[in-house]
Amino acid sequence: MTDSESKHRHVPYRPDRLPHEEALERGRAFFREFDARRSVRHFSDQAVPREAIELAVRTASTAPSGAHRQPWRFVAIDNPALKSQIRKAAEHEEKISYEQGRMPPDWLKALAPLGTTWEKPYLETVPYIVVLFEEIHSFEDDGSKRKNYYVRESVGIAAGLFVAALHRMGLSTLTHTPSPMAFLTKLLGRPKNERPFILFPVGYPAPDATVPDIQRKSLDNVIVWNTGDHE
Ligand code: IYR
Repeated sequence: MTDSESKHRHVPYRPDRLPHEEALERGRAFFREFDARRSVRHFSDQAVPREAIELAVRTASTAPSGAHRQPWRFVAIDNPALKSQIRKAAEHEEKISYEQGRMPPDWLKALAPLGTTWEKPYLETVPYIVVLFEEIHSFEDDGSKRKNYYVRESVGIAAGLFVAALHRMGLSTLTHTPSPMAFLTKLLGRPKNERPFILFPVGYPAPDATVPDIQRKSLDNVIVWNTGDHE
């Protein structure tokens, strides 16, 4: 057996066992806090400590992942020239998508109520851009490919935890997917085994920021119990 095939040692795991009422109180408070989160498109240029980004990435990196491969890489950017280049390239792609027929009419129609456009000035305003890459595969010591598993599921969960950690610190973001995103691989000099997944502008909302007045689906519309045939 090679090192990577040997079994992990097991250690005790004893998370807090709370009385039900306390557990529910915590759950309600957590829900209220996260129900107040919104995606933001108008950012302030107010500074944010680097450690906030590091904490959000550390939190994201606690996500469960297929075979514990942790197939994610967060590229954090605070260099103004790099932010400008990203804005320029993202707007170039988005202009083609919005105005030159790359997004089909049904997609444009679905987005119309949100009022999004190809223009992304916030990419230069924000103190940070964090680009999350999925690691399609990694490498064995001898340079051969090492497979990753359930990459999209794993990276999706990490992205959710990243968004949550930012919100917990009073920071805002937008799950931005300028399409196609290949320009990020080139601009950021990333290796071929990494593929851009989501771009997150991170900062505080502008003082006059607004968000669309939308409602979330009610619980009844997102949960069903015991469906299917059973006794
Ligand atoms: N990538 C584009 C379009 C876009 C797509 C969806 I789905 C959105 O929810 C919002 C925008 C953009 O970022 O504008």
